[in-house]
Amino acid sequence: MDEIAADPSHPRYASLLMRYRLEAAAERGMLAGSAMIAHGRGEAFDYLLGERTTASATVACRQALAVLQAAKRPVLSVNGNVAALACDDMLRLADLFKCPLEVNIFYRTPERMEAILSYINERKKVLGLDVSVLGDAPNATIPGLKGPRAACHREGILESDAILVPLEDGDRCQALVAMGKDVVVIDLNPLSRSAKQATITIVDELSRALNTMLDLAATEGRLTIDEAYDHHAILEEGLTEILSGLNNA
Ligand code: PTJ
Repeated sequence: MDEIAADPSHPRYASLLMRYRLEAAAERGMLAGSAMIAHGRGEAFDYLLGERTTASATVACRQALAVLQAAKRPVLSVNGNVAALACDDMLRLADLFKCPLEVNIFYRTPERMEAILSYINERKKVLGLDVSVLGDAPNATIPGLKGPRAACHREGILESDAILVPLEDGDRCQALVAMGKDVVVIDLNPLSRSAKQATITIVDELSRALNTMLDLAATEGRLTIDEAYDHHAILEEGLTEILSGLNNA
């Protein structure tokens, strides 16, 4: 899905590439009807951030990586937008943690599940990675959630102790935190319910955040958990960076 007509030297190439990936994923039937709206909201926040990874986002990435590395049963959750925008990097991270990747979507239909799973399995083959991809046969439910969005795998999300849920819905984030898990959210909107409720929130664009984590793991190996990590202070710093983008516009 990486073929795009725009020139890589275009100043907004990264943003154009992400839009193209969403278009291609929509054609494959992977996306929810509101996927583009969710992406547009993210883009607006990213514009104010200057489309760069801030110092506070890097601190959050370090803590997220340390927590996921230390977890006994980590799992990475993937929805339609995440599969479209950053499938390869999610597979690389799952390979790094030797953990499963589970497709868990908000607007669940059998057709979308099939489209997302088949795309991830295609990319897994191309990358030659031995990652367990779950989501096809849910055998458990997330307590406190109603309807199809609660469906999950016992050996994946249900029994995990730490979970990466990029672009997560607020209710599900709250339910996962209530289960006692370490919940890592990636969300450009520091004011979202998910961003506030998570254990660690990385206020950054999805693919940049994943690349930061992969680079840190490659250069520094195993990271140490910062016991004094202050989720709310880091979130506040993210908001301040965005507000300063607004003031300087
Ligand atoms: O595939 P499904 O059915 O699970 O649906 C996925 C979406 C994303 C459509 C669904 O979860 C949804 O409606 O999400 P929300 O409630 O709109 O929240 C998405 C959040 O992600 C918003 O706060 C956006 O600011 C943020 N966001 C969007 N794109 C990015 C992002 N954050 C980081 N990187 C992005 N590329």
